Amino acid sequence: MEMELALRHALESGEMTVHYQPIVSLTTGEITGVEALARWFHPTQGTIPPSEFIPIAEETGLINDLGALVLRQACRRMVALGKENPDATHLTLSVNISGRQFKRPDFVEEVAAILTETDIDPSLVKLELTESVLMDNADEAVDTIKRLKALSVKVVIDDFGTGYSSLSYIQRFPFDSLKVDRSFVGNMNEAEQNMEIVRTIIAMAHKLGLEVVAEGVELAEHRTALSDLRCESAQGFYFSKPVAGEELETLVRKKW
Ligand code: G
Ligand code: G
Ligand code: MN
Ligand code: NA
Repeated sequence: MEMELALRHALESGEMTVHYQPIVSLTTGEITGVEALARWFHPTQGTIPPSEFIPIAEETGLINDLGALVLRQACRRMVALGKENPDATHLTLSVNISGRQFKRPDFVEEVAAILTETDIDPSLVKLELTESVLMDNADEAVDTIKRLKALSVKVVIDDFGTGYSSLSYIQRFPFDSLKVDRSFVGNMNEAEQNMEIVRTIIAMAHKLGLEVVAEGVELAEHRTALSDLRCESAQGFYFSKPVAGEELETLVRKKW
């Protein structure tokens, strides 16, 4: 309860902000987009990690307000960045969507309203869904994804490999791309078996017409191995940690 009140306050007071982690093309070494990540800086407790506040936001229903705040703030930031910097006008914006948010009846309408309000190019917006979101009602999920895609936004399967769905199950949903979970990427050079898992996910994703983003790239070895596997892009501490909105500009000119 105390935590719920603190979270509610954070959403109204500006304690909740958005950080951005670059997503880098493995062919050009340039930034192609960013993932928006919620950050809570509490005045006395300091930084509270998403692993603590996202579950509470889910339980209390505050995830709807949190999700709208992140999407709105991130769209505004990217539009402003594009106006200041012509190199940034084509950057994509990935935003995490939680299950409870996705299942809300007016979710699609709320996304549409924020796209209009912020004047962002909808084709640059990517909504990231995890496997668990798709499980309990697949038909309804397909319908929601189709309505989202009618707005011209892209839909991405996030943390792939951590759930129990096969790629053939994923095929039922009209995704544009797939993110390989960082647990597979982080240990891919330690054992041939791990490398095989990543190789298989990438190859099958490509057969399904999905572009692949590898998460959790921490080492030059990861990057090289992923390039060899024809993985399109990557994200991780090797390139950059998530940064505050004001620091985003410095990433646009970088080449990795
Ligand atoms: O940023 P960090 O790695 O600490 O995030 C931990 C988890 O919190 C990740 O799984 C991430 O997807 C989730 N998360 C971060 N920001 C958001 C957000 O705005 N909405 C939702 N639903 N999840 C988020
Ligand atoms: O679940 P999701 O993919 O949304 O999680 C994104 C989270 O992963 C972010 O909170 C970010 O802080 C974290 N992250 C990003 N890059 C790396 C990395 O290279 N290694 C690790 N361990 N975590 C990362
Ligand atoms: Mn994500
Ligand atoms: Na994720």
